[in-house]
Amino acid sequence: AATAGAPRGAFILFEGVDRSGKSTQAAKLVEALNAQGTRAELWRFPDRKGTVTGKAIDEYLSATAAAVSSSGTGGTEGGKSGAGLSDQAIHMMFSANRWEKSRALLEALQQGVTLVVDRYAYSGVAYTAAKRVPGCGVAWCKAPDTGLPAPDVTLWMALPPGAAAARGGFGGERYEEAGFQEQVRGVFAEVRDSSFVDVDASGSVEEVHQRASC
Ligand code: ADP
Ligand code: 2DT
Ligand code: MG
Repeated sequence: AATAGAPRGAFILFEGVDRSGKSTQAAKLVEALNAQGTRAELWRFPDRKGTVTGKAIDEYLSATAAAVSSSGTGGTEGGKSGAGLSDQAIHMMFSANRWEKSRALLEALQQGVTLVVDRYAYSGVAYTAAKRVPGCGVAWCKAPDTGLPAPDVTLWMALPPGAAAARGGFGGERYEEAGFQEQVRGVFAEVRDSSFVDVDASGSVEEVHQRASC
């Protein structure tokens, strides 16, 4: 139940390209907040487990190139129904995944819980717009997210491309390719807004944590 008069929790978002340290730093920030007596929870998008859309999104992201081509354009046979989704359909799935969690997200904030969130709608726009699909520019990409709860602050994990590459190889999920990551970085730069605060994401995990928590 909501605590009457409790201060609203903060909505703190981490955004950045792959391997910029979002997941590492989001977890450390939650730990630090709880240790200092601030109720905080780690949330992530896509939410692959607690949602109806999560399974299709997980299938889409983990599908191999072979599975994608054999799934054709509209077929749902073979079990891997998410793998062959069109760029438009998967974009809506990612947005719907946020909408599935939006009421619970607002309730948590109202109850005074601070939410540290690993990716959100900026990732949604950046990854789809980076595909340069005709008709799916930034405005089209933003439309389904209109009205979602907005972050109080977006910590942009600023890391030069070379530094991200030095953190080991890609895991093999869809989008994990150097050229595409540069396109994604370009769209993030285009869509950043007044919620963005740059965090220098280079240096040790501890150094970045100090910068991200002040
Ligand atoms: P993201 O969630 O942005 O993709 P991760 O937090 O998963 O990034 O980090 C990507 C990889 O880099 C992981 O192997 C992680 O252990 C490592 N890593 C994270 N932060 C640092 C850092 N400051 N210096 C070196 N390696 C790091
Ligand atoms: P990670 O689990 O490593 O963060 O990768 N993505 C994410 C989108 O394409 N659209 C979205 O709306 C969101 C939130 C980015 C998740 C992958 O999913 C991509 C990388
Ligand atoms: Mg991550």
